[in-house]
Amino acid sequence: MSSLRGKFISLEGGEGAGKSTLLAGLREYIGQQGVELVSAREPGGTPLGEAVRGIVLDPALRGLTAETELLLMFASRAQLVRELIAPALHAGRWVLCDRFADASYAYQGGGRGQPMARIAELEHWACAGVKPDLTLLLDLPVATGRARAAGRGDADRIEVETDQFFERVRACYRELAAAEPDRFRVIDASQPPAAVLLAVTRAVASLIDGVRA
Ligand code: Z5A
Repeated sequence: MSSLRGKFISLEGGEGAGKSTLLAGLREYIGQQGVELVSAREPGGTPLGEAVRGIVLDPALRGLTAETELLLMFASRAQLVRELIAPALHAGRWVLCDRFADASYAYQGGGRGQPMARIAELEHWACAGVKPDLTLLLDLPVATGRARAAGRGDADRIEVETDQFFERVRACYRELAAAEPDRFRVIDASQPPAAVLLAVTRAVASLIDGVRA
């Protein structure tokens, strides 16, 4: 999709990393820079995607296989790319997405052991060349994130996974970041919320400066 004019920012991290906490402040910062922004989340972001989200997070669906989970994540993503992300980028708007394809590599690849090559094939097909320009990875120890998330009530179908699962997810995210240092910014998410927001806005400011230069 070579005619894309807007920029695409994704936000990634393990459980309790602080993505939701950060989003309002980040959106406000980007808006203050005069950038027209569209926000979305994954799985979800469209009526179909939100229905898929209900399925993949439903703790009652214990029999859902790793293959089905992977396909559902990409079904939601294929819809989101075509219905919202690509049209926004073509129109020159920026897109901020709470998780994108890297989450499938980390959770379904790293966490569930699905083949990375299979995930890459699905990404190629479902995302049609749409890839984040900047990925903000909120990184923190698994125990810290899980302790934060524990205070929120009932766990969803993925949150009930083991510490080992979430260690694999974290390791995979860090490998992805190391493999693409120009796209990823790894943020120390164990800092207080204001410090996390500052680090994130600095990374976004560099992207904005790059566009204006
Ligand atoms: N998933 C997948 O498997 N494959 C895929 O391809 C995709 C997703 C796209 C839903 O994602 C699940 O889908 C997710 C991955 C999977 N499963 N898990 N686990 P989600 O992004 O909607 O849900 P989440 O990852 O569970 O997000 P979260 O746990 O809600 O984390 P968060 O939004 O990053 O955290 P938060 O709600 O902002 O903060 C959690 C608590 O910590 C809260 O009480 C805050 O007040 C506190 N907090 C936040 N920041 C701080 C700081 N800096 N210091 C101290 N305390 C803080």
